[in-house]
Amino acid sequence: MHLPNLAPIPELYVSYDSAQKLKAEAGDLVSHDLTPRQTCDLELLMNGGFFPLKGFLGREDYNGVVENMRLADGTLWPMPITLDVSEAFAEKVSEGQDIALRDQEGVILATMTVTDIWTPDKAREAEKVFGADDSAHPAVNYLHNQAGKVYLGGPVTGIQQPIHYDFRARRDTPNELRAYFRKLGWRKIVAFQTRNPLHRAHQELTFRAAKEAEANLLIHPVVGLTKPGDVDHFTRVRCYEAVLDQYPAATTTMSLLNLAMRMAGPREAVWHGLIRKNHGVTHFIVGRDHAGPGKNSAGEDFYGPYDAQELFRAHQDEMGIEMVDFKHMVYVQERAQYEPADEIEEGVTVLNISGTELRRRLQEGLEIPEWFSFPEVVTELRRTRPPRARQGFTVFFTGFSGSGKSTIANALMVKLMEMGGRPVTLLDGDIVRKNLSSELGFSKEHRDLNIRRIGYVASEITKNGGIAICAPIAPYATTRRAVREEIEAYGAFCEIHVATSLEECERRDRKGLYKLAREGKIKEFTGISDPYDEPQNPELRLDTENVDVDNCAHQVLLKLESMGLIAA
Ligand code: PPS
Repeated sequence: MHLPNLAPIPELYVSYDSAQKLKAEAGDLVSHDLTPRQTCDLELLMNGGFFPLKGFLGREDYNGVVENMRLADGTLWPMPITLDVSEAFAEKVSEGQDIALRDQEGVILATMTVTDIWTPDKAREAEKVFGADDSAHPAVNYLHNQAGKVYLGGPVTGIQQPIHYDFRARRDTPNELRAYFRKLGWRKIVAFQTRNPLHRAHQELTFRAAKEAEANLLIHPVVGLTKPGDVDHFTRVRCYEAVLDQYPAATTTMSLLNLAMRMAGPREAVWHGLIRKNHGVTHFIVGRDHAGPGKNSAGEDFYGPYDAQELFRAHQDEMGIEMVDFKHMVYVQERAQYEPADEIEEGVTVLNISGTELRRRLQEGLEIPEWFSFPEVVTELRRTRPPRARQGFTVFFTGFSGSGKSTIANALMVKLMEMGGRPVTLLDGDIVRKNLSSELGFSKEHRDLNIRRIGYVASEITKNGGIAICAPIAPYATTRRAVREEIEAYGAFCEIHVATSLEECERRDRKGLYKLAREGKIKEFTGISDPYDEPQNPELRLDTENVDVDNCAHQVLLKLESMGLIAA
């Protein structure tokens, strides 16, 4: 049995006086503006959450971690914690140089002495760390489509913590939690990691886990970055606070962890365990499909359901934290209580509501029974996720120039306005290029920027309960995916491929642009001299060659209705 050593864990911060001095001197350093994920990583590096790391991984440590989950000195560490930057930024830095690490508002958080600069083999990283070089995995998608091409490694000198204005009293560094456990005399602590709202089954299983281990319980939810599409952390924390009242007083506490998850299943479980160990915890609950990323592009699971438990079990002695199996709890109607699924005799009525079913009920405003969740939790979820027919959403048309996107989008807008209920904004290609993107041309970079701007505006409209209709060419699948993810955080995204063939668009040539493109008078013209990635799984594909505009717009309406976005 492992008893925690609750002595303070080393942090990377310097003293207050040194920090003031460093801040003043850092004005002369090359500055890197941290991405949200890097800010989360830096916070846990500095406060000891990622102990024994002393900074972003250098090349040798990175190779060891990728290949066999070990730093160059053999220490177990399953996740590459890397500082990715653009090639342009990397050119400004040489090995041995100090750089300033700043948050998105330019506040300096740390300095880093760059010891290594290299271009990683990202395909290898994806294969080894995440199990497949498949962009359906959120972290692989991030690696290829968001992370910079070059990695910088080196030790970090901490100046100050990233500033959080929300739930300040609920955020604790590893040393703050250690001190809290010391103060309360807690010696055995079971931690529960979560990125989802807690319902009665979770409350039961965590309570049982703590009881069986004769330990106190730490609910340790992740509030940094989780899986795209998750319930936002503001809502979740309000839900957790409601659930906290359901535990016997003085046995349980909750603390928020500003971790950027990778959804790396087995490796992630081991990583989570090490992080909890650093927070003074002795036991860690690992469930079925821990930190699972969902399905791969062939529709299969990335990892086996118990891979995470196996990998954790194999390393728990070395880690110094013990795994507690997650019991699958189900509700037994006859006894009106939750029980572990594997302990239930035949013939009793077992009730269960899956995550998908819960989302459906929330979306459609249907009943969520009291045996499933706590009324306070359901009220919070309903406040954040009103039925889909009252949420904002985005309709995103994509297709060749002259495919009919704008015409159908206009017809759809009018039909939606006729129905009323929500404000409608049309972000047509031409309108956007005039008002939002007037300085942009048609290079890959400019098209990306254009679509990202549209995505940003549409996500704000969606967030605020309106309907955004977008109708750009949007030729690149990765950019469309990024926009989808941004919007799906707030409401539905309905991608519509206006599938008019290039031949037909060219035959129509309403604006005479295809002729000019063929003559080489317009460069980088989509379909002629620039690529178009056909959508693989759009919500709807429209054939405009044999169908009139009114009917196309009507098909979109029917689609929206089937998605629950417009009430009958
Ligand atoms: S993109 O790729 O999504 O940023 O394009 P978008 O903002 O929709 O702009 C497309 C309209 O610009 C005109 N145009 C061109 N299109 C494609 N390639 C090149 N090189 C180009 N140059 C000008 C064209 O009229 C498009 O309008 P639509 O409404 O699609 O016909």
